[in-house]
Amino acid sequence: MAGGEELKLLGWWAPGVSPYVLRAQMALAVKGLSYDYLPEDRWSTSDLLIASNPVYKKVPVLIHNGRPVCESLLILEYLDDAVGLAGNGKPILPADPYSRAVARFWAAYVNDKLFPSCTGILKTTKQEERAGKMEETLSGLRHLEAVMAECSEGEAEAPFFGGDAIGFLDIALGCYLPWFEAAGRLAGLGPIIDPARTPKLAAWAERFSVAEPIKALLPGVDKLEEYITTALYPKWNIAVTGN
Ligand SMILES: N[C@@H](CCC(=O)N[C@@H](CS)C(=O)NCC(=O)O)C(=O)O
Repeated sequence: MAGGEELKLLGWWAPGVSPYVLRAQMALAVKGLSYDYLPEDRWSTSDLLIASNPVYKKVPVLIHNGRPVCESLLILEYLDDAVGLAGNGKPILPADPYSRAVARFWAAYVNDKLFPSCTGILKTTKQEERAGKMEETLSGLRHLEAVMAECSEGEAEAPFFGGDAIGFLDIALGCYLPWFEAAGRLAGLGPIIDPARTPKLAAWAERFSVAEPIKALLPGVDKLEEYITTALYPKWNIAVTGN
C-alpha cells in the first residue's frame, strides 16, 4: 500500500465464512486500506500464524510492517490508532469518549453473548435446547433493537449505529449477519432478525448489507450454509439431516 506501509491479513481458508476475518476485512474496506490477504491452509496451521498469534493461533491477524495485531475487535481499534495508516481517514470508533465506551460495550456483548447464543441454535438438534438458544438470541437482538432505536431517535435519525457512516458496532455486529440468516434457515426457524420482532434492527441489517463497501464482502448465505453443514456439523457431531 501507499507510503511504504505494508499490511497483510492472515485469514481463514474458506473465504467469507469466518465472521472475525470478515470483520477485519470490513474495517479495512471502510477505511479504504489495501492489503495482502493470506489464507490459512485448511489442514495445517502456518508457521506465520503460529509466530504471529502464538497464544491462540487464530485468525484474523493483521500484520502491519511486520508487526502482528491479533483479535478482530482490537484490529478495528488499531486501524483507527495506527499512525501512518491514513487510508481515506474515516474513523471507525466514535470521537466522543462516552460513545466509544458504549460502542465497545455492545461490541463485547455481541461477541460474548449474542453470537454464542446463535451458534448454540446450530450446535444442537434437541428442540427444547434449540428453542432456549433461539430465545436467548432474540433477547440479545431486542437489546440491540433498543440501541438502534436510540440512534434513530429525534430529528437527526441515523442510519447506522455509527451515525451517518458505518462504525465500530455496525462492523462488530454486521459481520455476523450471514450467520443469523444461515442459522435461521438451517434450524428451520425462519429469519432470526425479523422485521415483525425487531423492525429497526431489521431495517439496519438491510441497509448495512447493501452499503458500500460492505456488500461485496458478504458471502452468499448458501455458501455459508454449505460450510456449516460440511465443515462444522461433523466437528459438532450434528447429522446433516438432523433439523
Ligand atoms: N476472538 C477471536 C476469534 C477468532 C477465531 O475464532 N478464529 C477462527 C476462525 S473463525 C480460527 O482461527 N480458528 C482456528 C482454530 O480454532 O484452530 C477474534 O475475534 O479474532
